[in-house]
Amino acid sequence: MNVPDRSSAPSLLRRPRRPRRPGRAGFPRSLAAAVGALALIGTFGGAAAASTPAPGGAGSGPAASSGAVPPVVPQPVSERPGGGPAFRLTARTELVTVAGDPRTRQVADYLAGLLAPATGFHLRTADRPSAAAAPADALVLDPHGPAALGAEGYTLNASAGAVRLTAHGAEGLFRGVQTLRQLLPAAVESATVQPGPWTVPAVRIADRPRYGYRGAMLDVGRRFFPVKDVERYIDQAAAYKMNTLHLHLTEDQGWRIAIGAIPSLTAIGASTQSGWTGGTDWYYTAAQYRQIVNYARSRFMTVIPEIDGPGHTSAALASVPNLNCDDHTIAPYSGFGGANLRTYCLSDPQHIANVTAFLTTVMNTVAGMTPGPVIDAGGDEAAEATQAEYSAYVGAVAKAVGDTGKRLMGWHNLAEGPIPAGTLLQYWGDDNDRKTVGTASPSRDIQDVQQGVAKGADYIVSPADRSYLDMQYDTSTPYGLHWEGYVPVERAYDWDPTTATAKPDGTGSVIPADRIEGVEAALWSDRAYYGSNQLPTSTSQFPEQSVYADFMVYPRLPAVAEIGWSPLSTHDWDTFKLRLAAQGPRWNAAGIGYYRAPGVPWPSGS
Ligand code: TNX
Repeated sequence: MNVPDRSSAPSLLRRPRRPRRPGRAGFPRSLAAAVGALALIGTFGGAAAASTPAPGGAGSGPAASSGAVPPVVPQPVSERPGGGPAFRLTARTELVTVAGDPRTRQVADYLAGLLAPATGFHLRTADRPSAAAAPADALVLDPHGPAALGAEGYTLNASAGAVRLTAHGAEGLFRGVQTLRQLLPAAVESATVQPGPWTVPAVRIADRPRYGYRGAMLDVGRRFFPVKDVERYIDQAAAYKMNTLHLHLTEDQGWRIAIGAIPSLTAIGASTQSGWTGGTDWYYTAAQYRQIVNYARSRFMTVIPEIDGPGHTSAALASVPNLNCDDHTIAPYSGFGGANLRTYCLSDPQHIANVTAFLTTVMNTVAGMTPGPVIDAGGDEAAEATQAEYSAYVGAVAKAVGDTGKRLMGWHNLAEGPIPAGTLLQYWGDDNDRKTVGTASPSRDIQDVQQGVAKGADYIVSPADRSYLDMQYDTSTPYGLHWEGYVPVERAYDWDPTTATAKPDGTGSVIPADRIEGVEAALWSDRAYYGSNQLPTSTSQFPEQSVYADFMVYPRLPAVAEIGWSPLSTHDWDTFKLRLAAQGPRWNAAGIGYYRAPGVPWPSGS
């Protein structure tokens, strides 16, 4: 791919538009994946392969008619109609945990909290020694299912007499609860009491994820998101079974995490955003960061903090003199550039030592606040750095992160430096890169991936022309960019991680399938304002953070979530769009300002 030029607004079109795809054919299915899915279904006791909703069935509320299976996103591995009458949730329904550990009881409390606003029911929760001890008409959460379900798998059996969710531990129950939500009428998402009735159609579901890593990234650097907005994003991602929040915490336009030993990073470095100056609290204190981490944990999501470098570091360079070659800070930056700004000074031993000491302090602090096993060190778009300087950064940051005991993550570019085996890299190339696979001159992105694979890296796949949620859907989109072309929802859905670095015909993938840990949807915030094809003239053009996020996230994040969760064998736009359409009334009920993307048969009134 080309290096995005985001230095000034009128140049948005400087980057060549992506050529349109030749139709949506070419969705090569990996035999291995298909076989894997079948084996999985076998694990679940020979359940039929996932059925898809009958045309017209989507969006029609609870699928009461026998034979129809409810529209669920992501598509479960296996879903069969139960054949009998629906379960009815009432004020007397008991929420039973079976010999539950504290985490399981938290899931029950979470579910009770989800159901309360719209139903008006404050359901009684009770822990019982066995499923058999549950009363009639109960909603049962059993964490003692077979180990074959894995950490996140679950089965859900709903009939008139009970809803039983079974998993091997609390996490699988939490994922199953997200499915249960979608089996209830859309009004269950409302914040105020609704009439009901609250039915769950008779159904048998067996489910588990395709990939272990399903991430949502949030750029709080260009635009600061207060804790409540981050929590909203966490809830939205968790609702589609994502399990990782990748927080892009440092940027040219702002440093967003307090580092106690270096107070200037937030006193100066957090005073800016793209288009804004003068902030005093545009960062997370240690306590606020912990609040985010704990909130994510309560939604069974792991936080990966990203401290980007050696580029995207203007906020640090404005705060710490000796990171600059002349030992003087630069002016804080609140503009809209990105790829072409200054980097850490890495051109002489003294400054390499300065940067190393800085990174050691920062990574130690961040690691101390982060229970998750991964820290991301960025590594993208350091155009100004020479190869030697870039390698010096990677060497220093790999040691700083490694010494904390955490796993190193970074953008795919990091492979140009000395990364340790087992580094987790995030691929953000595009269809243009694929055209160079197998040719005499592969693109730099593909060369990076070749190096990373040779160095023993594993991969998260987030093609910028598919899973970048800041890309405009089409010419009508008021926010965001289109340096990767437009990304309508079908495009965000119609790709596969195993072919994202393959030739256009789907063969010759540069990343071997067994090195792919998962997928990520990325919400950048470079242009989180109305009229984003031009530079803004007033901060009044910036909507509330949640307004920008809702519009760009929905409906594309669910599309990427499904790619990460559902078996490849179920991948099909024509059925996905029906299931997606059925989500519209849920988002309406929840007060989410989504984009009614064309091509999706949203029910009228949603
Ligand atoms: C490229 S993706 C970037 C980000 C921008 C994004 C805007 C990546 C690793 N770097 O800094 O926010 O484009 O779409």
